[in-house]
Amino acid sequence: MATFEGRFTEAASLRIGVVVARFNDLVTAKLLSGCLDCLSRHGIDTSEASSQLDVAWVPGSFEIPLVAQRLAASDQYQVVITLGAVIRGDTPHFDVVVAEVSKGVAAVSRASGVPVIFGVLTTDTMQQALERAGIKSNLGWSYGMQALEMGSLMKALP
Ligand code: INI
Repeated sequence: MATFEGRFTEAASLRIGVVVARFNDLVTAKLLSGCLDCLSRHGIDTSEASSQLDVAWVPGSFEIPLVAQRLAASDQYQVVITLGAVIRGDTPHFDVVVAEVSKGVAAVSRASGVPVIFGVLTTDTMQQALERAGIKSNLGWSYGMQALEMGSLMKALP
């Protein structure tokens, strides 16, 4: 019997692409900083000069799948992380954006074989989003951990 698990100690061999939405950037910039903090503390070079990490900004979460697809298909990254915040507020737009980004990210991951981490918050209010982006905890950190785990796991699998 073989058991496969990702480790959190293989940062040196990973290149990571991050796609982050500007819409609700009060939230997404916080997710990005939590995510980069996690990656940096696990050994990824997150400096401006880094050859291990690239960040692509998109207008909103709806645009995330297209750019994630481009990064995943480039053969440059072992993992892609997506970061966004879709807040229900009063707009029916919410359901459209959430459906497209969630299905889109899953499709990109399966089609490319590159793990694409779904770091898009979907909340009813800005307060709830902020709570998940640093006021209480920062889920950006968790998305960083999930990226490290999946990058490592995919290397270990046959
Ligand atoms: N984009 C988001 O990332 N979050 C939202 O809450 C949001 N809302 O509610 O409208 C949102 N809309 C913009 C969308 O992602 C596209 O950028 C836009 O429709 C242009 O294609």
